[in-house]
Amino acid sequence: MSDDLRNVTNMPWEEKPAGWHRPLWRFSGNPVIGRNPIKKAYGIYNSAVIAFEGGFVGVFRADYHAGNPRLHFGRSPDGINWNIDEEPIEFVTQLQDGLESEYAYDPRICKVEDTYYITWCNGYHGPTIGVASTKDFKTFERLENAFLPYNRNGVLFPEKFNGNFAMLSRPSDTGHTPFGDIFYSESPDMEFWGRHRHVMSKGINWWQGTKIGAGPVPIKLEDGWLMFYHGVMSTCNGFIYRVGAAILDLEKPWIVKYRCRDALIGPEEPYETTGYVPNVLFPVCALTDFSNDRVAVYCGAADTFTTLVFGHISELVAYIKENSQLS
Ligand code: BMA
Repeated sequence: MSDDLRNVTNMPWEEKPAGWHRPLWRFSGNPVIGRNPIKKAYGIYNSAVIAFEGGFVGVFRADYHAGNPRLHFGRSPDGINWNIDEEPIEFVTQLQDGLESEYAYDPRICKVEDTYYITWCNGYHGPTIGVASTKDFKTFERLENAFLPYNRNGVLFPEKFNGNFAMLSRPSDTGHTPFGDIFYSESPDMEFWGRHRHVMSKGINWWQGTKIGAGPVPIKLEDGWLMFYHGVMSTCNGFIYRVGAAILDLEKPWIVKYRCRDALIGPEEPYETTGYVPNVLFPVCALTDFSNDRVAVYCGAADTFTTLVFGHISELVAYIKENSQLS
């Protein structure tokens, strides 16, 4: 990851509230994006933000009044106040066919070398991983879908491994998927994907007993990759989504070195427990400032709002290591 993305010194931040004893805490200004943020959409959530040219840009999941989600571009001077385009991103493409997009949701942005890649859950006869690239956030080029349906949570690594791009994903089903593990795949060209490896299974404990899925682009540490993920629990009244974290091997990131037994934060505030889908806190992207030991994680809340949580990287890593449970 380039140094400007590791040390985003102007990222949103608020100190830990007195008396709070968990390693992630909420922004007091949540939700950052509330209901009806643009004319076309009743909600913007599960969206990706990255530092760019001194400010911030984002690719946003906008859920239209017709119900279907599309991707919109937005800018912000501070990562908190967003100006989101009223019209969806218009992709250009060199490809001739096969690029239907019945819907688009849960985007991620990942800079690899000099290019920003966008991955998302793309509707192509069921959900799969859509891919696009941009260098300037003005022209967005559609590339081939990474996988066959059904798959969700396509999350790229910001570095290549042995010359190959690397992506985490979760093979799934056409519906709301009552199962799911995290897998790793490589590609020499961002088109043909292989060398699939299993990374992590659901289970171990109840909060992540139903399914898990990669969240933000993994964050490089000295001794591994910090991967935030969502863990899902089934209850008599539906799913509950919480935020967890693991540390993956630096050279072979399909090897899990530490996996936090506990959820780091879950839906508790009204904007997390009450919305179109209650009890969802879904981590999607992270900004880091290693120079001040800080991380900010953008989460979707209740499939309705965009919110922020903060943490100190060293405290988080120590917590994950101290509370690691691998099986
Ligand atoms: C998943 C995706 C997410 C959503 C979550 C909870 O399958 O649709 O976008 O946040 O369910 O509804």
